[in-house]
Amino acid sequence: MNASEQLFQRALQIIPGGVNSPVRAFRSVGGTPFFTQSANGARLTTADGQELVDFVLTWGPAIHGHNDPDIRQAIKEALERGTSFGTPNPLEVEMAEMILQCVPAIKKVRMTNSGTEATMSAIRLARGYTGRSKIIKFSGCYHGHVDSLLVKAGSGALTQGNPDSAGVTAGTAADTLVAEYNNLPALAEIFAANAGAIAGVIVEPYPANVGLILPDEGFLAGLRELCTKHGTVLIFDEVMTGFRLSLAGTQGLHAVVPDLVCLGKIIGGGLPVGAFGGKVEIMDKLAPLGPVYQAGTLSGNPLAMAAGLAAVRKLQKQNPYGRLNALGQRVRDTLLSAAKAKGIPLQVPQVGSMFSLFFNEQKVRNYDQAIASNGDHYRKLFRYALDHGVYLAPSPYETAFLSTAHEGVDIDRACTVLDAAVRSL
Ligand code: KE4
Repeated sequence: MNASEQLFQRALQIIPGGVNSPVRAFRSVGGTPFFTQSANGARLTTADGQELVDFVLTWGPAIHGHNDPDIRQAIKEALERGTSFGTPNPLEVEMAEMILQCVPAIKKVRMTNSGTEATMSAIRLARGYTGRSKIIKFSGCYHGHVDSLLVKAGSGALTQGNPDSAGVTAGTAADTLVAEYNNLPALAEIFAANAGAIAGVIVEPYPANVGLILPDEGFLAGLRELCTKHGTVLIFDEVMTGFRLSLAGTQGLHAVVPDLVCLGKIIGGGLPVGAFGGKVEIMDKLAPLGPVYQAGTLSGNPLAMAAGLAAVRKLQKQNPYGRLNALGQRVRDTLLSAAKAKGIPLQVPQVGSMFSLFFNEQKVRNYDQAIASNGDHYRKLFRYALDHGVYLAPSPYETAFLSTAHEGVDIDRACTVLDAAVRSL
């Protein structure tokens, strides 16, 4: 056995499935996961010394590539002052000011330690603010492992074949209504059937946990209109797309203003983080001001704040979004031309530095179409790419990410491999 296999055998004895997060287990793509020893730029180095061009980027945070020197320096400087205080600290004020500067919908914000905490808190806040119970989510969207949102969820839940997790009680699930993404008429019917009872709608504006699905023209605006009409809190879960698609996240691409926004990943620069924010009259319902309780020992942790501030300040300075979109288009065009040459039906939805692959004749607009795509082709492509030094997400129900560190030799190398991978199918 090689080093990763030995590590995995040890892990399997003491960590459920050998992993601390299910999607890492390679269960849907076969084989056993490699263990990462180190990461730099666009590359991971495995415990066996193999270098891989990384399109997972720790599931989104590493938009500057791994081990970015500016982020590393910021953490080092913060570390000299201690790791955690349990009191307010200057960096969390700077982080809040920066988030408000970048994200138009956010007028007050609270930090958490994960995206899950952010979405969990946002739906509790929507319920506390409206006094209503029901929440609408969309099939295939994943908002972290929140009980009430593990209903028809994507990402690892879907990958493991249990989009409706065990352990979520019928009572909890009863207050979660599931709608179809990109289907406004069906959503309007759910609102009509539950008049006055919908506290909030939570949506990934660009669903990226079922592969990547792009919003139809007018869908997000229609969503906004329905929520406004029914007095329902519109929550954009931008844990993944926040600071990824633009400094304003989805709001940099669409003139749609949600009531609450959830953030994570990039704003932690690779350290544990989440945040939620939005309208003042909603956020002021939070303890200690209002009746909605929410808390966290390490919320606003100075190391995570330092790393996140460095990551976002670098985005503000570089404004790399045009470059990242060009990288995304190059990968998309490489994959589509190889599939055309091979005569294989392939969709490659792409927005900025995010893309995914659906082996499907038609454009994928919702969950049912996503899961009807050819998973075997994806698994074969994943394996070919990995064997040739390129790491894609170990599930067809995820999204690939690019970083500025991919520019140059790594994107050239990766496109050559991805082209050959499609042609090998
Ligand atoms: P975390 O609790 O994992 O920090 O964030 C949960 C979350 C919330 N909202 C969205 C849109 C997300 O994509 C996520 C987490 N993303 C997954 C990847 N699809 C994390 C990877 C994992 O679960 O190991």
